[in-house]
Amino acid sequence: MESQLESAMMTLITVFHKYSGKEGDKYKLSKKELKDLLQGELSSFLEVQKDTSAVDKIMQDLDEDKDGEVDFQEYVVLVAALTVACNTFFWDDS
Ligand SMILES: [Ca+2]
Ligand SMILES: [Ca+2]
Repeated sequence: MESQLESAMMTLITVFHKYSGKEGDKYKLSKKELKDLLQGELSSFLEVQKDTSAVDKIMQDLDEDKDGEVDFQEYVVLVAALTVACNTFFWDDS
């Protein structure tokens, strides 16, 4: 049986591909796919407004290699950053 962390990692991968495969490059998130992912999976963490400026900003921050799409590595950076922020939020009460 998978451990909790292993199944969390599988979920990360599955979620990425669920959105990245919708259009264009199957292994990258276009801006539209990124927006769908943020709205579909991270809506309680991120306030992604109807206008695309928030998504534009996130896209720019994430897109390390400046190819206009978010690949798996760039997506993991986002998830890791959010996880750190979340951990700080819930546990850092010092
Ligand atoms: Ca794609
Ligand atoms: Ca990129």
